[in-house]
Amino acid sequence: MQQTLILLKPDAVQRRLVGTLLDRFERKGLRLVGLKLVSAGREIAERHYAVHKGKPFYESLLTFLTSGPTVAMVWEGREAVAACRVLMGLTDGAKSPPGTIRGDYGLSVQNNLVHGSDSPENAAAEIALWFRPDELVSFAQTDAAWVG
Ligand code: DAT
Ligand code: MG
Repeated sequence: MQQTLILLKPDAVQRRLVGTLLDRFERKGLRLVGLKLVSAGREIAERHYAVHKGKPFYESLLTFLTSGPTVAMVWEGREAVAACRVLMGLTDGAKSPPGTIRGDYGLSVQNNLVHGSDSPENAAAEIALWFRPDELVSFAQTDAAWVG
C-alpha cells in the first residue's frame, strides 16, 4: 500500500489549524501510520528542500520551516501520494481552488500550510528523513474494505 509524507508546516500550527487539516486526510479514507510534533532544525530542513537549493526563495523557505513546530505525518492508502496532492491543492494559495487545503486557508505561496510528497520515490526518501522505522505503526483499519 502506498505511503506519503505530509507536513503541517509552522503556519498551520501557529494558526491552530492542526486538527482541521488532519481531519481532511482522515476523512478521505487514508490510514494514519505516523504522527509527531517536530521542531525542525536547519539540517533536516536543508535535506527536505534540497531540490530547491539555489532558488531565490530557498533561504526564506528554510527560515520558515525552522521557525516553529511542524506536525509530521505518514498517511497510507491507495494512490496516497496523488490523493494527498489533490487534497492540498496548488502551491500558490491564491490560485488554489476552494475545497483544497491551500485554496481554503491561505493566499501565500510560501506559507501554504502543508507539504506532501510528489512521487512515491520521494515519499520513501522523505518518510525515511522524518521518521525512524519504529515510529511507523502498521495496523488493519476496520473500514478498509469500504473506503479502500
Ligand atoms: P509544493 O509544496 O506544492 O510541492 P514546491 O515543491 O515547488 O511546491 O516548493 C516547495 C515550497 O517552496 C512550496 O510549498 C512553497 C515554496 N515555494 C515554491 N515556489 C515558491 C516561490 N516562487 N516563491 C516563494 N516560495 C515558493
Ligand atoms: Mg514539493
